[in-house]
Amino acid sequence: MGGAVGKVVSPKKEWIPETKLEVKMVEAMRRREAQGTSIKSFNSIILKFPKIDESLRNCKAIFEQFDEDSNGAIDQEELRKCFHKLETTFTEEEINDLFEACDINEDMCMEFNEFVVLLCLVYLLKDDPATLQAKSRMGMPDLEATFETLVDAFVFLDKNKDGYVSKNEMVQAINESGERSSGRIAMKRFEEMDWDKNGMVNFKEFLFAFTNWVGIDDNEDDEEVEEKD
Ligand SMILES: [Ca+2]
Ligand SMILES: [Ca+2]
Ligand SMILES: [Ca+2]
Repeated sequence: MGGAVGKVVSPKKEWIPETKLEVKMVEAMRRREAQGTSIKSFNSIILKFPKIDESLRNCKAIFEQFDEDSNGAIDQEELRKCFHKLETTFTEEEINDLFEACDINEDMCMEFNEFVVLLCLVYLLKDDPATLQAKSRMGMPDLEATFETLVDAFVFLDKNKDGYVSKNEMVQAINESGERSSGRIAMKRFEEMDWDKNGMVNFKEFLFAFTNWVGIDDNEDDEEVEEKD
């Protein structure tokens, strides 16, 4: 078999997950995929936008509940307490990973949109047998239905089921829908979702994009106080 010597096998471009959390997200996504998705077309995702919008806005009440000192952000201590209340089986390390992953502006606080993403990740990850306990604890059927929709939408878009939506997969989903005009918009949206421009969108990026699209932002009433040393 000397013939193969020296032959360079070009590695398939593969995504290397950055954190254990990301690995878990991908695994959870695959489990969901195995259960089947309720989303069958690109347009059905779009049709669900208003419902998603409404129910994500309702997260505000939960957010305020966890924001004990009512400063408009949930700090690590407050988050720990809220995980405690939910009786999740997340470890300290996992909670910290979730916090870091969702603290996009790196100010060590969960603002509202970051919190929405975090809740949805908790929802996704709780189907891990180890965190199953948390399942009934969320007690927000409406919100859970929305998270379910978001997970299903992602699973629908992720054609090759590797836990990431690539640009090609987005194109494929749009072509299937046969709606060219919404297709153009969708591609623009994909560019928005793909922050690091690596041509892949993970579930977290997907969720953040949603909180933007449905108009959730928390800048309504807080003034920017920035301090640099
Ligand atoms: Ca707070
Ligand atoms: Ca933050
Ligand atoms: Ca994929």
